[in-house]
Amino acid sequence: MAVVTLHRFIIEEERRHPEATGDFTSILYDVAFAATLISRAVNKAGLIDILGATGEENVHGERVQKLDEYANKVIFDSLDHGGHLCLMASEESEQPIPIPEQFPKGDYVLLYDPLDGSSNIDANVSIGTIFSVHRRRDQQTGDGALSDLLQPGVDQVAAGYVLYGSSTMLVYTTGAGVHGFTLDNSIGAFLLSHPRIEIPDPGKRIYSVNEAYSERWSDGQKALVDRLKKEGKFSLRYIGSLVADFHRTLLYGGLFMYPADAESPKGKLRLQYEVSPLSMVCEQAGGAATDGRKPILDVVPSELHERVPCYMGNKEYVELANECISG
Ligand code: P6P
Repeated sequence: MAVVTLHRFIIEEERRHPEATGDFTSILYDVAFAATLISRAVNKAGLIDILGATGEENVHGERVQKLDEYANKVIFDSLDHGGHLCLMASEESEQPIPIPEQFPKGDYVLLYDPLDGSSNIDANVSIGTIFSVHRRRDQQTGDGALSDLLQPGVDQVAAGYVLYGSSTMLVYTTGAGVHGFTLDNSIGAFLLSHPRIEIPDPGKRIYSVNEAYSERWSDGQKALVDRLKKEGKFSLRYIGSLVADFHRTLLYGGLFMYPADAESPKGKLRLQYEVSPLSMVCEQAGGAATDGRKPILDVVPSELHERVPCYMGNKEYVELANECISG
């Protein structure tokens, strides 16, 4: 198979969609560039004094790891000047992030979690970047508005993630299937390694949830996990790093859950820059993603950092979850 770089693949995808503008290609390419810089930092984290918390807290009161800060800045710096975005939003910033005045504004907005799972950094567990791209709602020019960031997942024009693990992989979709690229560090390029990823069907009988919280679960959630264990003979795999748990579910099949519970009525994971982009990837790979009742992609956000319960994986398993959760 010819060596297909991410750049070549994106250009060829663009040619297949005459309506596509170069804008979009550049955004994906700039995200990939940021990912190569973050990958280098993550892989050297043990060598450079970049480990350990800065001691500060992010908008959610979580300890900010230095790598988090670095990743957040690298993504902003890689995308603030291209002229394709009119606004950004990051898990690390309470408010939307405007494009600096000196740079032209474009027709898209980017939402991202720069380094999810960062609490696992010191243990060398795989962590990830998650990103979501929307077209701005109105045909205005100039700065974007909060409303451009509060669009339902069904309106995403692209979504994906980068997994910094034994190798660095970028997985994305623009609505025409899911494609995976592996970073060749010797040339600093992402090469097509997983064309058209489809979730295996039937999927492996793996459920992925933090079962330590089971006492806080609803009766429906408890019934679901009981059925998976007793009737389904499922195994449990849970890394506690969203991108790693999701990526395994995408490649092997199974059911990833972060449910609501008595202490977290909407679960923990964030809709706009974690669950919504992963749900687009999951659906594009032939899987399903719901909040236990309806498709995640149909959830209309009201706040930038809102949380949502989620069930992502094989359609069959997600449908069972819906049956148990919605009663
Ligand atoms: P819990 C990591 O902190 C994270 O944000 C996700 O990467 C992961 O899926 C989740 O939290 C784990 O949360 O409550 O199981 O420790």
